[in-house]
Amino acid sequence: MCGVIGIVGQRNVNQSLYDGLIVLQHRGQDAAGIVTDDNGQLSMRKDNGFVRDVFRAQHMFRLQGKMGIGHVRYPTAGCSSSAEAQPFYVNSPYGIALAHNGNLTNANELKKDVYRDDLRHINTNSDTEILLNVFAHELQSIGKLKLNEDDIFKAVEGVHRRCRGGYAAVAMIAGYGVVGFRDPNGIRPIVFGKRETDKGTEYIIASESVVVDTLGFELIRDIEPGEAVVIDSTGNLHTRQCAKNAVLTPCIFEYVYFARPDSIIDGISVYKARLRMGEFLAKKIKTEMPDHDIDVVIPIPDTSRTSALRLSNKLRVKYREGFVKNRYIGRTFIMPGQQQRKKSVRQKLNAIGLEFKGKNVLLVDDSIVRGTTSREIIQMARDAGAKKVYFASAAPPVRYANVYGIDMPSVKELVGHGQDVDQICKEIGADWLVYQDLDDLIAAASQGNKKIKNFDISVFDGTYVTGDVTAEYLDGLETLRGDQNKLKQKENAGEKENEMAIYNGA
Ligand code: PIN
Repeated sequence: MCGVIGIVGQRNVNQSLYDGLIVLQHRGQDAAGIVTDDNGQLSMRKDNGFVRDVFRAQHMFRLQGKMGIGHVRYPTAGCSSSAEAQPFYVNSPYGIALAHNGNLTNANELKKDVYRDDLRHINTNSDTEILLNVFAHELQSIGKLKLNEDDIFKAVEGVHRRCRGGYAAVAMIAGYGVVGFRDPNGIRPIVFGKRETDKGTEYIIASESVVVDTLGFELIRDIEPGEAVVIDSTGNLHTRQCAKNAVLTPCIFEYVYFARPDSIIDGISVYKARLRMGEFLAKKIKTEMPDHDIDVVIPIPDTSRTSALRLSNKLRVKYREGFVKNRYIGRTFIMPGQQQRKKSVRQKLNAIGLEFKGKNVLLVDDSIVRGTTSREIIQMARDAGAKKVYFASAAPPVRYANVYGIDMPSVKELVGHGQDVDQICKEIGADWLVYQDLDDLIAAASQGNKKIKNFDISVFDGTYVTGDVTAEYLDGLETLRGDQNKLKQKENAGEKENEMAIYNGA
């Protein structure tokens, strides 16, 4: 999962881009980058790390210009080095920088086509570089020195024709303007807004509406599936539908966990969707355990708080904060001669004993993915003296791979893969486990916008809305994710000596 931002302003936009990326930090903590344009002169800063660590004062001074784009990255399959931090840049035609959120499912074929047919070299494993080169080639084929918005819309049409998967992108064309576009299924979110200043109108494009709000812009609307938004450097806004048969099928996981609760995605308040998830879950608990003996409902911070609160209200059971999360959890340093220790759940979360002692507790989480955290938290509740530990997940069992840009472990690692609810319950060590029904999750989201008929629910039911995901593709992804996992384990075992860092107690 990643976050994107683009601004065309009337003053330097470096600070606003930085502030926007800080607001989007929850969408990716792996790498960050900004490119600005100062009358056709592009400046770029990108690296691995948190936004606050990637950008120092000297970088900010260099990032001059009244328009720019930015990105925060969550690593997706095959992508983790700093060379693959975004935005990406290509010098021909015009000088284009691009950043995106999502994943191209036909990246392998495209990479070959881009080389063989477009005579373009792709130098990384990132599908962003592919998307950028497809867009660049489509612009180049128009073959004009002086661009206008029609040319850009035509190029985006070409992108939609060639690319498959989920993508919400921002691009900047040197000296010309900023472009935002969204795949024909609108899987990944992206919105745009404007603000009036003494010098004129400024425009913003961002992954989530919370950025628009916090930066003092006014939300115009979501970019529609298949649509492109062009803002030229003089501040003119143009929009056009660039795909045939575009149908909105947004990713439901945004509402479950990824997006901030104060965002509105495709007309649905994430916060309200989570409240409704709690309501539906309470209904199911009442049906399945009419004589329940739950003494207290305890959320696992942070995301699940919203649904846990509504769930407890509906059940008429007390809501208590039983876990405290350490917001300042630091990096794990590799000490010479010492194995790298993974930060345990216990360092991140601590139980407030008195809320557990002698009680039957219902723990609520937004989802269960690997089940490893859930197992540890259940054990923590027992250690804190709970009599019985029940567990509720605001989402149905995660059983299948995500191919549209959510970083999920390999399918084999999903506790829900090939296991029924009783087996999962046993594996995580709960006394009882309840999952949200898929229909209820869909209802919780769609009640916010009745016009949305379908969501991307692939991680729950294994159907892929783009219709092009083959067993072969999924096998490849599984191998990649499995290999990445092996690599991570190796690193955790301290086998990568060159990654040794000096311990800094400060
Ligand atoms: C955590 C959100 N949420 C917690 C992410 C854990 C699955 N996990 C998905 C639960 S927070 S596990 O709100 O952002 O802090 O099933 O893989 O163990």
